[in-house]
Amino acid sequence: MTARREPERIISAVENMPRSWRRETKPHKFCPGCGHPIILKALGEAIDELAIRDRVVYGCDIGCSLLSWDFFNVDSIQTHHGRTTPVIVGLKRARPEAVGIAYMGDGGGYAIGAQHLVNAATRNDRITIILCNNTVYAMTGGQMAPTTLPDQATETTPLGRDINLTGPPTMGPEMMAAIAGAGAYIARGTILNYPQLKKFIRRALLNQMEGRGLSFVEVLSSCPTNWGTNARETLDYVKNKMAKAFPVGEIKVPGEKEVH
Ligand SMILES: Cc1ncc(C[n+]2csc(CCOP(=O)(O)OP(=O)(O)O)c2C)c(N)n1
Ligand code: SF4
Repeated sequence: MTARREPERIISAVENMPRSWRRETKPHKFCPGCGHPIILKALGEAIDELAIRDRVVYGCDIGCSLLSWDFFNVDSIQTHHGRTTPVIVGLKRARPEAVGIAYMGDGGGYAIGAQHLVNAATRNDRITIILCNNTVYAMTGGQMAPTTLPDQATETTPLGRDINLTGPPTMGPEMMAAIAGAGAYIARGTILNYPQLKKFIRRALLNQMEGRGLSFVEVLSSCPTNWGTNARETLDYVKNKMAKAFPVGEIKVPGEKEVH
């Protein structure tokens, strides 16, 4: 398993940077090769490009997503296992002018907090949900998640996931698209296509700002620490295993024919 970065070493590296860089840089707490920071960078850039920083309320879930709680210079809140969705829904109802963003993992979103996603889709809540699919419960040591691929070895499926016992992986965006009504924007991106990922996130934010309906973006991501993979194997897993099981693209776009 890859060692986590030592915070002291990162802080000393930042302190040795030229002063002009330092103002722009903040040490993060994710492992090397993790996909979360790529997703969060795309989200941060989208917020800046849309000039909505003062309107955003950012919610992050339990799991490695919570490591982003102090990333952005926006109002933020941290909750547990999928509860980020109803918390942001409540915020949006109290302050309709806010742009509410709920960020979570696949364990939190599709397992323990699945009912909240289903209810948000049913109500077509005007919020933006971004869900990191890394096929495991990462923060707690790599247990099987709803998105674990068939035959994938995890801490709780050392011989590989047997879908005869567990059922197949959850197809989150397809499920959400089947439930949500007109006006919902639903897509699946990947950390391997950054421009497309940012485009999907921008569209998800704009859809909320235009008051059309729920916006939901799942992102295929990496967890080399729990997968036990090197850099090449990590990228290969996302590209050749995950993207084949979870098709990338826009699934439901307001005003357009549904893709699935
Ligand atoms: C109700 C509840 N059950 C279990 C836990 C323990 N727990 C903390 S993080 C986590 C895994 C989160 O996995 P995921 O949502 O996939 O996010 P990731 O860490 O993979 O980004 C679990 C089970 C908890 N905090 N709360
Ligand atoms: S455990 Fe996995 S998901 Fe969590 S920070 Fe490390 S690489 Fe990222």
